[in-house]
Amino acid sequence: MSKKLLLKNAHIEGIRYFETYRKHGGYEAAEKALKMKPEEILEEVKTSGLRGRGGAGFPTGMKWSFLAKPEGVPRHLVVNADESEPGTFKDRYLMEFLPHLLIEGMLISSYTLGSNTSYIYIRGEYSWIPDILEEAIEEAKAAGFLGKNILGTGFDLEIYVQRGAGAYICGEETALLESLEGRRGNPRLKPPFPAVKGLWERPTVVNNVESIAAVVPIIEIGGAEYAKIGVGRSTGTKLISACGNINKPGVYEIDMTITVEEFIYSDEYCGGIPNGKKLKACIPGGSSVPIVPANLLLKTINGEPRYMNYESLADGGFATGTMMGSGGFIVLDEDQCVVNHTMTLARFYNHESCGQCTPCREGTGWMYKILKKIEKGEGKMEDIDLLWDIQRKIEGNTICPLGDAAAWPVAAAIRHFRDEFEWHVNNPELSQTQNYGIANY
Ligand code: L3W
Ligand code: SF4
Repeated sequence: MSKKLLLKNAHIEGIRYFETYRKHGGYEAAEKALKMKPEEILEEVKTSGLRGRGGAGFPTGMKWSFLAKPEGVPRHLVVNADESEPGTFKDRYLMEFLPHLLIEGMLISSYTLGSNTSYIYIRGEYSWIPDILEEAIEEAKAAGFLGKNILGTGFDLEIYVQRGAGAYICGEETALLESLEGRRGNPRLKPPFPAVKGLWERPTVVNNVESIAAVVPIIEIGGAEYAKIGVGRSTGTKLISACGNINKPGVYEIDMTITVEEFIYSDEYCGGIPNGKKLKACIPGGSSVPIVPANLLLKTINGEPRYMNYESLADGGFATGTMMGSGGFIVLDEDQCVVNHTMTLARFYNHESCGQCTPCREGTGWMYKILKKIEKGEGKMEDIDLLWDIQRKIEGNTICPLGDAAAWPVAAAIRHFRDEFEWHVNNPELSQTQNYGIANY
């Protein structure tokens, strides 16, 4: 059974409210941290090996140490709660059921970084959650954990919740900052990174909700103990939101030592595939990461079991592996059609492209149109090659990672499931009424 750090108290009734959260040890990590020097907390976070939980897996301690500290310039912590990656809903769970865990993590992180004004930028569609967060902020303030001179330390902190307007691109950190400043969410060129020039050109750390919540157990148990959980550079626990063709969709906390097979089939997690269907493929890290067929998902090319962690999921590179990404785990059974699925994703990325870069703006539109044509049985064999060519021209040629995120699912689908694309081309009549999965299994 995986160790629980973030969700250990999630089942307790009323844990959303300050009184219950406090009764179960809440804000004790903050009390401990506020007695430490910021540099000591930074060392604990570095020692923990915590990697950003939003998708990129960048080491949190290293990001914090990049924060510029020019004299007299305010610094900010911004929590990225714009969770819009298809298949990803773990931050929603944390904010809805454990808002004080995030607030406590923000208090410790803001103190460490020297931010007196911190923000939570939340996805517009999570319309009911800002009220929950704002209520928690008020409660924390009334108890002396936010506001002026927190616990008599002289440290001041205000937290503001800002609602997004429903654009996926605002989850990209620089687009988020643009939006927070009141402009259209167009990504900025990096460098400069936000750590040097972020919100209102001030040094800013942008971290995912889960990353900031994880700072609480790191302080509770210490960075070294945290680093003992998990394996290799995949330390601590990770929240996985599991969905698709599984018996038990939901949010699970895993310790990154379990195998993909165990995660899909064990009753502790996904509970297997409904109606005894076979596993066809999985997208383990949210829609942006490559789809992997069952044979490569359960084992690596070397025949080793594939584990639910950053290294093992990527084993073999993009040709055979995938990525941990945001932990949005989407399972496809044998009845699913990969072409149809890829088309749905292409439509999403085309809709969400901000339109600044030509390869992304035009390429995502072309990919969607060609996939739609093939899926409807109106495609030709050369369309598959054209599709491959277009995705190659997007990858690496855009301002932000949305371009890559649009290209990778298409590349992986063609690489691993070319037969399905060809079936649609060769069976125009059948593909009008059926999908590849139903027709072939
Ligand atoms: C200072 C340097 N800071 C890097 C910082 C950088 C950022 C972090 C990671 O995209 C991925 C994307 C999606 N000095 C620095 C530095 N940093 N070098 O480190 O940066 P980066 O560019 O590797 O990634 P990113 O722009 O944060 C995130 C993938 O995640 N993804 C997306 C999930 C979407 C959600 C959602 O909807 N909420 O999670 C899933 O796989 O494709 O590749 O902070 O500033 N030298
Ligand atoms: Fe906008 Fe796409 Fe370019 Fe990102 S890659 S800046 S979403 S056009």
